[in-house]
Amino acid sequence: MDQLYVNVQKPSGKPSKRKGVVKENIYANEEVIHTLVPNTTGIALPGAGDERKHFCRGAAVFLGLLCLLLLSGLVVLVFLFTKGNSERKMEMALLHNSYNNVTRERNDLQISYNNVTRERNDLQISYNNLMKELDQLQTRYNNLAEEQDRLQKRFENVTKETNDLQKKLQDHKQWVYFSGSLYYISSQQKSWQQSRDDCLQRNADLLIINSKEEQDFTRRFKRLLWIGLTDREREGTWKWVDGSPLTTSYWDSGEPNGMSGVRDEDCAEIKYPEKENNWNDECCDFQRFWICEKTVAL
Ligand code: MMA
Ligand code: CA
Repeated sequence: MDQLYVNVQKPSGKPSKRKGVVKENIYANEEVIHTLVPNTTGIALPGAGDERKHFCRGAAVFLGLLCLLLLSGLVVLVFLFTKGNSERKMEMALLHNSYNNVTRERNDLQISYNNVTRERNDLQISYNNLMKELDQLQTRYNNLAEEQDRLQKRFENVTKETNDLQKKLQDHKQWVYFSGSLYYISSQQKSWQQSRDDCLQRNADLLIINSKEEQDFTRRFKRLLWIGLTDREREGTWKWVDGSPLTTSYWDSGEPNGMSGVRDEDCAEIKYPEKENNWNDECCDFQRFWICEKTVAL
């Protein structure tokens, strides 16, 4: 047995560095082992040397394979460790990136949130201002509506006043001045009493004829006109509307006839404008134009 290792080279160098060398030399020795010529000298018995040789070779092969296996395992472990390490590093880097991205996004979102909050506040202020303005406009609208109502009423009043004035002006145009008095000639026809009432409303009364000039003046209107003369209080006693008795008269011939037996004729009218004497007594309910007189205070 000892003889098998006679030619085996002794590993050189320090024992600490020897390991690798031993490993390498294991294979180197294998060849040596194979090429060794058995030393037939000595006390070794034929047959028993062969067995030992086989055993040793098997052990060497086994050891070699074991070493190979261990080495492979080591390599695999180193590989796996390195791989795991780099994967972990990569994952860490990715996580770091993700973290940075998330942080950045978070900051962006914070800025956006702040901007939106600011905008929201601005909008709230705008909204409040608009509501205030709306209130003011509502108040103004109400005031204007009230004013419009007032103006509408005033407009209606002014329109009515204008119409009244128009009517007054129209009426005024119907007054004619003659010799110290104003005379109004109607444009409608009414009963004697209604005619008198109209004159009284105009601060006047039916015409009282005191002179020949006044009598002639009535003829120019060329109409049948009620005058302020009546005998309705006492038949046959003619009196002017101011209560004065009739002294000078201008009866047409045959008048006043009173149409006795046919109807009552208690009111005097100008019947024939073309004649100087043109009065007639007539039924007071008949519809006639009329003439009012108003004395002018000088
Ligand atoms: C009418 C009427 C009378 C008047 C006569 C004159 C027919 O009646 O006006 O009052 O006296 O005419 O003819
Ligand atoms: Ca008559």
